[in-house]
Amino acid sequence: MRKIFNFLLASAAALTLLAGCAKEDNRENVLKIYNWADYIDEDVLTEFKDWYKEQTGEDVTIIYQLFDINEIMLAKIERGHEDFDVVCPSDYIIERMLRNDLIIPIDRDFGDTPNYIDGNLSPYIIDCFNKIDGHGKNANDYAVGYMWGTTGIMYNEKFVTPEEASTWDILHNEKFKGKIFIKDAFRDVYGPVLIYLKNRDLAEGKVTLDELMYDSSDESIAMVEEYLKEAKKLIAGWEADFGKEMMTKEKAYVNLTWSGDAVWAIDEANQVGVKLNYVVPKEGSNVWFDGWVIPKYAKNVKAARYFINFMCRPDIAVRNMDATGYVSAIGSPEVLEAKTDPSLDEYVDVSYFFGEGADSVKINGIQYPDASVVARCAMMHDSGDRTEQLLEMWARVKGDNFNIWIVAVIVVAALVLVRIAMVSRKKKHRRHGKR
Ligand code: N2P
Repeated sequence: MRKIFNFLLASAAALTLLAGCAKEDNRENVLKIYNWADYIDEDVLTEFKDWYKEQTGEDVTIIYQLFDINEIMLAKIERGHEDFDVVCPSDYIIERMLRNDLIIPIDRDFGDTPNYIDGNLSPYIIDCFNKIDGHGKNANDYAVGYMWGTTGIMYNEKFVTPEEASTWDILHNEKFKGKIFIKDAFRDVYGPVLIYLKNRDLAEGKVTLDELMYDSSDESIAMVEEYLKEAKKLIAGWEADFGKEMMTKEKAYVNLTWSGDAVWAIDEANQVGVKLNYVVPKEGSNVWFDGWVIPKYAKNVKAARYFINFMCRPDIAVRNMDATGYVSAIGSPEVLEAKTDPSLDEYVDVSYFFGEGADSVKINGIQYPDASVVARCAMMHDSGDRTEQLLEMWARVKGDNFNIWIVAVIVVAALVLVRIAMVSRKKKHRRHGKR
């Protein structure tokens, strides 16, 4: 259903784009947003237009486009110079965009309109954005946190025990052969696998989690590659966004995925009696952050700024969370109140996010991991020139999966098509000859 919706949304967006192209002079009334799929409450987009009109007296038309992979979005801006007004990269991509001068500072002067950004963003998010290494530029001036979460293992409780799921070694567990999906996000997979493989060094204090997040040495890449190639013998495939569906339909039992996807799938599965769960393995993992930025090729900076501001309004943040399963960067009391659920059994220490009084809150621990879980997670960083080596490793790992039979079928199909084309050409010639 979501796929169909996304398709319709993308088609509608494309149509709006065409309309926009027809009237070039209207570009200043168009807001081009480029966001992850399944990452917003769609009604919020319509409401933004009304709110923007109220605040500024100006009309705005939204073109909303979707991506599934950070690098695809980055390439459109870095190489394609596409004129998106606002996009939503992850932490390590924000780092790269800062280093490569691809984004502009976000001016927070909204005149009479309230500034929902400052004062509502959780101090935890601000601290983490301070750690984004922008070569002298502070990420908090150029990016505003949207959602965040962890990378972990979603599992089906009928087939997988919590112990089996609580180690990254599950990716090598023969018991789940053909029932594992891995997120098609090289950076989000590389980090946790490296943490797992370097677990002894971490325990012995030879390296810290943060240092590992910068490690893209040949030796580490080779270790991860070997581990993933072994894992590949067991996996059913790589997924950019269909892992949730595979899990709810019990076509897969294990999914290396993001916490928000897991929350959405757990909820969906529950309604059909399928029990899914999610854990951040004991060895540690990534904690990731996505934020709104304004690329330097943007054509409607004003609407982009207002849109980012609107996304930070606590009621809008809660609605986006409820629609997607992901967790907003907004840490205001309204959000804490909306997300506290007395019917839950667990108490979670979320003081790092909501402040001192929140050290024992009945709240969803997958969305808001306990402080002890966050302590074994670290943020990803851009690998600079080494990104190519990482991408090549990822391609080698995934490429081997390209079945020889698939190649054979493609070649045969191509030959058949060529043959058909030749025969119909000959017939045409003959017909022309007879005339
Ligand atoms: C949701 C995408 C989540 C992005 N489909 C995680 N960085």
